[in-house]
Parts: sequence; structure tokens; C-alpha cells
Amino acid sequence: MPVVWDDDCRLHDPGAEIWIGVRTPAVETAARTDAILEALRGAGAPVVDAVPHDDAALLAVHDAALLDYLASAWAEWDGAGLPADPGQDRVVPYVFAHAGLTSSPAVPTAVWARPGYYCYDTMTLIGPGTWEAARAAADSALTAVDLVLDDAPAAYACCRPPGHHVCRACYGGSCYLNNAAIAAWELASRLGEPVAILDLDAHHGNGTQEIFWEREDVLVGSVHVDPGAGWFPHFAGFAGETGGGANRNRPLAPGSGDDAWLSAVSELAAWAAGAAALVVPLGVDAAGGDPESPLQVTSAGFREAGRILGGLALPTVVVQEGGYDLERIGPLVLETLLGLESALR
Ligand code: SP5
Ligand code: ZN
Repeated sequence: MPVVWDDDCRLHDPGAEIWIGVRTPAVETAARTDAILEALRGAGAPVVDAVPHDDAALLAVHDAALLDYLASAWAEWDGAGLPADPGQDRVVPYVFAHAGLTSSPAVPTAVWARPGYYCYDTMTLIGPGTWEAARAAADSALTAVDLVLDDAPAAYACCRPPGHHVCRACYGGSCYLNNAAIAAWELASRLGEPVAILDLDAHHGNGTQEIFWEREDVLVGSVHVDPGAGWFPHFAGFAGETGGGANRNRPLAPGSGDDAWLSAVSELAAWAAGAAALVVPLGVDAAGGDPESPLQVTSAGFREAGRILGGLALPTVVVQEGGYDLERIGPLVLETLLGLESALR
């Protein structure tokens, strides 16, 4: 299947993640998509350039104020001299617009306070190329939509940075624009029929859930490690969250492997079978050995998940999300896409 790529996705270099106040090296790096492309090119997949798209789909799923902030955050941070004094070379919040403070927080005037109006964690830093990369990832997802609406049975958008943790008006979880939500909105809008999103990333797709919470014509399903067992995004992803009726979460206990994971994938696939198109936010961080998740899915499990989703025989857009084991991320994505193709053809 076509692999959509935009070199600008390499421009984002978060440099670090700040977890419980400790600055550690970033795990969401350009080496991830380098490894994926190497594996897919090695298997003979055609790689096509992303085509620039206008902001319509971005504005449909995100607040204009969030987009404006993301586009200008680095310039205003740098312009305020913060990289030199106090010596912070990335945009990072220190105070947050917590829901308990006020129902209508003011947008801060101080450059150093503004990140906390839009960002909900300290793990999602912005540097000089972050916006260009995020925008290129969204273009990649929209290009994959164009391909499947123009008769490709499926297309894979090699998106980086990832997106499924971004809500309508706030970002986090190493994500800046919700590429999968943008693709789903575009598909639903152009088809005029229900679409389904089935999220395989090890972490709950909280942003996608929030964006489509009330929409009955965009089914949002997610299988992920139980946030109640101590895993990001902590505040959402529980089984009881059903939104307007078209949201379905399948949290799994830490340590779960192919059996539990694939039975959830099968159940979500059966639930989504009536949709007119499918979006798959594909994180491969559910694999055993991934540094960011305790799930134990195997390579054969990813191939089987692809086969199950391909069995729906829907126009399918696959969007890259997480996966942090640089040795395995490429082969795992390849296995999933091979499984999908084997069932679609
Ligand atoms: C797209 C995606 O997979 N986002 C996952 C974001 C989860 N990050 C939470 C990290 C929690 C702390 N990890 C400790 C490692 C310190 N470097
Ligand atoms: Zn993840």
C-alpha cells in the first residue's frame, strides 16, 4: 500500500521529556520514522510525498486558538529570550489552567505562562521545527485520505509527531495535532457516511475520544493499557466512557498479550463493521519490550490485528502513533500493514 511521507516530519526535535520534574532524553525522535521507512522501503512499499492541504480539517477538529498558539509558540518563546535566561531551550509549561481554578481561565499575557493554557503535561516540548513537523504530519494523514478516496484500498501515513493525545483545545502526550482525528473528520465529511477509528496504540487515544465525544457518526474505539493501573493518560480511557454512544474503550491489564489484545481488537472490529471507512491510529508500543508500555503483544499479534481490521474490507487510512523500540518499530509496522493487505486483497 502507499506510504505517505513528508521530510518535514524530521524537523521536530523535542530534545527532552520532563517527567516528575526530571529532564530525560526524548523518546519520540526522528529515528523512529527513519526506522519505519527503512523497513517499509526494504519490503518494496511505494513511498509518496505528502501533498499540502489547507487548514479546513484542522480547524474542524481543533480550536483556532490552539492552532495559532502552536504555530507561534517557538517564535514567541525564543523572542522572549527564554533559551538564554533562564536557559530553557524548549517551550514547556510551569503552571496549568486546571479545571478547578476557574471555568474561564484568562489566556496569560506572560510568554512563560502561556504554554500551560494549551498544554496539559510537561512531556510535550516545542522547539524550532515542531510546528512545521506537526503540520507535515497532518498533511500526510490528509494525503492518505485522498489516496483511499481515489481508489487505493488502504494507505499508510508515516506521521511524526504522533497525534492521538491532542484534544480539541489542548495538547500533550508527545502530540501536537490529532492526525487521526483530522483524517477521520475529512473522511466523514467527504463520504457523508459514518466512519470508525480503531486505535491500537498502547495508550488510550484520549484526544480523539474528546474530539468526537458527542458524535454518533464517528465511532471511536481504543484498546490500551488500563489507565487505572497507573498508565498515561491516567485521567481517561476507562471502560465506562461511552460518550454519545459511539465511544468504546477496552483497557487491558499490564502484562496482557496477544490473546486479550486480539480479542479486544476483534470485538472493536465487529462493532465498527457498519462504517463506510476506517482510520487506524497505529502505535506499536503495545509490543513486548517497548519502553513506554507493559503490554506484551508479539509481532505475529500485530500481523493478526492487521488481518482482522483488513477483514472489514473498508477504505482504510493507517496513521502512525507511538512505538519507541527503535530495533522493532519498523518490522512491527510492516507486519501490521502486511496483515492488513493480506485481508484487503
Ligand atoms: C503517542 C504516544 O504513544 N504517546 C505516549 C505518551 C506517554 N508518555 C508518558 C510517559 C510517562 C513516563 N515515562 C517515563 C519515562 C521517562 N523518560
Ligand atoms: Zn502510545
